[in-house]
Amino acid sequence: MFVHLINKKSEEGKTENLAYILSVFAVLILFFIKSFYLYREIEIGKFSAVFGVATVFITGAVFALIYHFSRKAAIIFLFTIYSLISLFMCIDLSYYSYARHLPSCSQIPMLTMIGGISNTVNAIVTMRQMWLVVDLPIWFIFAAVIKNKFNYLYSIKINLSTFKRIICAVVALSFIIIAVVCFVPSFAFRYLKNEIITYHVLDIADNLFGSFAVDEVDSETYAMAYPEEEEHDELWGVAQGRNVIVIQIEAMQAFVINREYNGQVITPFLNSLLEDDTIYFDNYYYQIGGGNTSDAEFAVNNSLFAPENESAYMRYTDNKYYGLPYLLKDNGYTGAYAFHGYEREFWNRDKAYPNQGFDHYYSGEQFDQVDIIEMGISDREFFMQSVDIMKTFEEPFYSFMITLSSHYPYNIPIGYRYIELLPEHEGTLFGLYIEAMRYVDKALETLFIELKESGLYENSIVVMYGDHMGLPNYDWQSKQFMSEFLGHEYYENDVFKVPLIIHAPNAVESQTVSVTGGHVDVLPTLLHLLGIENDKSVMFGQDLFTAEEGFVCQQAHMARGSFIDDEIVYVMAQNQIDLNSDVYKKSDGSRVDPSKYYYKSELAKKRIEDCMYILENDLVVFEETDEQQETSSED
Ligand code: GP9
Ligand code: MN
Repeated sequence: MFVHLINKKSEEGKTENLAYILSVFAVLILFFIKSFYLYREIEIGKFSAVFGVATVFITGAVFALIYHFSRKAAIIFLFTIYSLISLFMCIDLSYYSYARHLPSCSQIPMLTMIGGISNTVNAIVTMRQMWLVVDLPIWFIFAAVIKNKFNYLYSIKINLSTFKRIICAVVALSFIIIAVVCFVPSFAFRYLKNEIITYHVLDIADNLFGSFAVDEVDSETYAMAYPEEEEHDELWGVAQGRNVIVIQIEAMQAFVINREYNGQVITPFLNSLLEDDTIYFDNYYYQIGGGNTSDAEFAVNNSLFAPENESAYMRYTDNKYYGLPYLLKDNGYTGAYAFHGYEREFWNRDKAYPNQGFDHYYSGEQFDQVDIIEMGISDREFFMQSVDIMKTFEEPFYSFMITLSSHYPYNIPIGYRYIELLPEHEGTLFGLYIEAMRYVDKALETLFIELKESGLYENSIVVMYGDHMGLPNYDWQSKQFMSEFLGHEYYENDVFKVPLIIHAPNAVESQTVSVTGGHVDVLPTLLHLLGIENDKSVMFGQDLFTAEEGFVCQQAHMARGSFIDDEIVYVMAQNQIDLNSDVYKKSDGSRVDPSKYYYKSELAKKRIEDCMYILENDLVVFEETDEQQETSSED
């Protein structure tokens, strides 16, 4: 069709044929519909129409400018940009429906991992995104099959000055939009970060020319991040010298704890564990970046934030760290070991772990491949085989275990589904998720039985937490089922809350700590129980036993600037416009005016940016350990 449109020349440059004009407007109108849909879906909210108009008018303006010189180049430009952006929209929206932020070209290296999560990709990509590209082949079919039937459209000539007048109006409006954007600098920044064309252009430029825009860290924040003196209360050092076993549980949210589904308890084992020798943190939230599971690991082991769009394990693989593995080994531990039943290269773990002080990584390849659930051996089998390995370690040791069976889309085999679902929940993400959580709880019970039988239990402290949410509230069906289940509208406070459970037999009394905390707080909190002080590295978290108030900064699944404290959940608008932010009171879920909290939102943003500065400049470690010095000299 393009060739056809181009060849039907305008008459001496004074008229334009109707087919050409209709095609231009059809593309622009479709472009607007798609843009508006995209912005709505990525939660630009009330600004969706403005953004949609901006996208279309700016494209129209560029078309008009090119048309002035060459009508052929103009139509080629229009169809190329339309096809490309449609494709980007489809990819963006698919990614967004899982990660709740737009993809960045810095994530291209992560594409190598797509094969490993093909079930996840299949579950995510649906007609909700695919319709954005289905019209592309139709345009070509239309051109090839029926274009000749519309010859009369080419014969109708429109006075070019009318067409040009319309084009001029488009250009003028575009300039008005650009002017508004330029004269309101804060809006300009936020607009550029969210309008689809500028977002991708800036993202590519940023990655090509490396303008990693972070300010220098001010010394005050730096000092805040570096706890100088620990408070030695009655919990200080109660688990000193014990084996440390940290278990990161895939996609476990806090709402499953102490809750029944249709009369059936979801986590009977964990619930019973809370009764004895266990500290439960009931206001604890996940904090990840672009690296999902691996960033939860990174935050917990190092008390650092990961980058917004990339995995810390990939971007900062070779930095110097001094997190839990090194800290424990400097305090008498014989070794630090990571366990996970999936491919060793996934998330770059094989390279990131040794650099963070882990002595060995027991990955999927090293386990007997029995009882497979989706991506790897079942959690039950994983725990049993891991304890067999742990039995061979000299005590005290550090074991870091990452579960897998409850990975999206929660396809637990029928034989391992212990909850009887209501008919309306059969086959839904919500129903499958409940089954997966019940299964994990049972697998954890097996782990504890094995630990007891191996004789390791009494001398261990076991830490368990969820890595991130499993049921998004931007999936309408999950939101509906969860709201019915919880008895209130399912919102960010429920989505982001994951359990943190610390079990130390005969060392602590069961209690609930309610100060608000997140992944980065685990390290200082755990060091308190182990009686270890860290004066060699920056930690961005706080000790939840001594913290006066909680402050959890977010950047993935909620835009940067979002935070959760003891009173509120501040959800920074996806378009980064404060006015559009949603703030909820945690006590009753009611909405409050965001303006009172703008300063805190800025603080949350700054805190993560400070961490990025520290990571970018490799400043985490103040003083290297002997082991680190040896490794550097070997290099
Ligand atoms: C794979 C597992 C899943 O190793 O950790 O990672 P996720 O997709 O949840 O980030
Ligand atoms: Mn995960």
